[in-house]
Amino acid sequence: MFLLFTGDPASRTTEVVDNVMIYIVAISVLLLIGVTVTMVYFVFKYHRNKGHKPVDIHGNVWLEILWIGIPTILVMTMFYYGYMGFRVIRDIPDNVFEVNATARMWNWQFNYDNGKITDTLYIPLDPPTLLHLSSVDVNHSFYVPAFRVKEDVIAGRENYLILQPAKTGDYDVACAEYCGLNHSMMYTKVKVLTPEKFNLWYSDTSSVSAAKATKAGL
Ligand SMILES: [Cu+2]
Repeated sequence: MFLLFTGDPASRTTEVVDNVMIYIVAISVLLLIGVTVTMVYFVFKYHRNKGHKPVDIHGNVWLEILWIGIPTILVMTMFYYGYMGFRVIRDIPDNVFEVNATARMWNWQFNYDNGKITDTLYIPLDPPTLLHLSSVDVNHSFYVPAFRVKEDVIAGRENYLILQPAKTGDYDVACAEYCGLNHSMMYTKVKVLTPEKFNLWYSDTSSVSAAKATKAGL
């Protein structure tokens, strides 16, 4: 988007969220320095020992245009970058791998289209993953700090989250909505695998047939 980010982001969303964050913090710091320097300068310049008599100034059109115009432009650029980042987080890409995530007090369950069920989320590096979020009891929230994404999992309603990893690895998943006694222990991991490794893992459905056999009483 623009060139403020210098790290090694874990996902595409990490990059856009950090860029917006750095942009807003940078503007805030510059304004803080500007206001502080001006204030200290005036404290010395108009010290009463120098005999300055304060006078009110009325109606300076240029000053008024400046202090309305500059903050408006700054806030609009913050909104623009924030909105562009929001679209990266919320717009569903054409080609996605889909997983159903179910939250319950106090763990996560992931169901895959081929019948696999896990308590750790396995996803490919590519394509992005569309996670369908639902809860069987109270409200939870699916939060991957390294990806800078968090989405509420609302009881009785389906929500979604897109994961767009930029590199392989294991990343923490936390519940970010207080959901009762063991809320603080409601952690799991998202494991991002290369497409080859992921396909190997995904095509191994021996645990699925084992679970089906148990269900059928075989
Ligand atoms: Cu929870």
